[in-house]
Amino acid sequence: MHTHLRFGLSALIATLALTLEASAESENSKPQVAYPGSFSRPPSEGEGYNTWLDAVNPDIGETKLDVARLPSRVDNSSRPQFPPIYKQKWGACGQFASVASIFTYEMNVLNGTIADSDATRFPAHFSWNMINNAENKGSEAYHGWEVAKRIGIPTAKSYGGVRHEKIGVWPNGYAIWREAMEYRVSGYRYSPANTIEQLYEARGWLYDRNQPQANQETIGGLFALDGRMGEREKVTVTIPEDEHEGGKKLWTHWGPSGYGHGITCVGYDDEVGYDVNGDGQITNDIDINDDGKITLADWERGAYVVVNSWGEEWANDGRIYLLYSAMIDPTWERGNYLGRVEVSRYKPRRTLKLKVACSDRTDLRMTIGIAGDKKASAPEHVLTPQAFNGWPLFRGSNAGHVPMAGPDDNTPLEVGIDLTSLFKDLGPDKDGKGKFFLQLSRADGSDAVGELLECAILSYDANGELLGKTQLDIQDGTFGESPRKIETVISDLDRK
Ligand SMILES: [Ca+2]
Ligand SMILES: [Ca+2]
Repeated sequence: MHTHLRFGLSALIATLALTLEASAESENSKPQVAYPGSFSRPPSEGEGYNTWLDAVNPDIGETKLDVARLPSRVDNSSRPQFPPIYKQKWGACGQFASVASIFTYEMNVLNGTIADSDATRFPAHFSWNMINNAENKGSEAYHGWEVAKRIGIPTAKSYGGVRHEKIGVWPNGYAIWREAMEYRVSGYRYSPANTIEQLYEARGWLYDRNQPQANQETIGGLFALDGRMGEREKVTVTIPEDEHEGGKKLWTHWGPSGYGHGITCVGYDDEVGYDVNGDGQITNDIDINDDGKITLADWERGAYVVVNSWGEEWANDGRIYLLYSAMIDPTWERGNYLGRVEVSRYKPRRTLKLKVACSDRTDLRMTIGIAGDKKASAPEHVLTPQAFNGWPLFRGSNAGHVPMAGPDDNTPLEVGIDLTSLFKDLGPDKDGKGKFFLQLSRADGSDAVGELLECAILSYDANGELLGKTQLDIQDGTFGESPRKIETVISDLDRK
């Protein structure tokens, strides 16, 4: 009896385990959010950091739709909201994909504009110079999207172009930083496309964001991709002339070696194919990778349309096909995810305009505080802006140990910082007066020195019109061994 019961229990447990395994597998096949590694969100924010939290649109897999609505081909790079094919400068591919291409496209879709001039295009180098250590260093797509969340991105028009002439330069001028505040990212997500269900969701995002509108075209989204590019001649083929899209270039897999390269997925074509195993036919129902199963990994037909930042001369007008099946590559974890973004517009109501010099911008420490009582000796609420505290969010990927303006440039920099959330934190006040605190210092152990030359608090109405400006009096703005504290009574707190 005892033995029998034990056998019965272990059989039951084995059955349960199998059921759980099967349900885990089908669970894994569904469209889903993934944080595959430190390249998909800042590790400093912890495992619980939800990068879609502030987004307003449905999350991955929340809308269930009929795949029959999907056309066989989508190419969003042919839309006027998509910027030109860029030729990247330096190792800024991640930002050419995530900001100069994807953010630009999404912002134009949101604004109902087209990306036909620098006024509606966004630079690759503004966000890149926040995280590249002021060196020619690579970046991740999320770096640009986080910069857009925390600071915003100025237009290429006010920035001075999509590219900058020098590595590590920060823009000088309050108007540029103030404009950047208006163009933001509200959320971003990574997801795998390893199964047919996940592929359908991805195609749906590219076609109509999985949010079809009745009697109205929904303009689809884009994806950031990270591809392995070493020995890519081994995986680059030309589609035979008698096939659909004959003569065009196609990647059958990611390159067999090398490092990641940020590229933009702009669409798909279900008819594009290539005879990968050389059996004389293009199939999706033959086990070509010999794993005993027929899965998306065996598909020879169906490909993403990818835009590279190597100029219009590269491949087919800067574009190439990438087989759907190439996304299933256990040897290249980084490249097997699709990154999407949601953008938003924002009008700051309070800002700080500063003119500041510092010998080491990464060692600069800036705390901005406010109290509702004009006699307060300490702030009730404080703000430590990322860019002026060494980008703690990105840890080692900061703006470099160089002066404020950039390498070998001691010019004081005029910048803007959004204070809206700080003022919102204050409750109602009876006399409308409060106290403002600004402290400038340096990181522990640093020998950085600097000087605050100008400081003003600006307020705006909901449309962005300037309502008022309080210029702070600075007798001595130097800081270094000793911190510099600026305190002043402000008198228009009730102006919300
Ligand atoms: Ca074949
Ligand atoms: Ca197979």
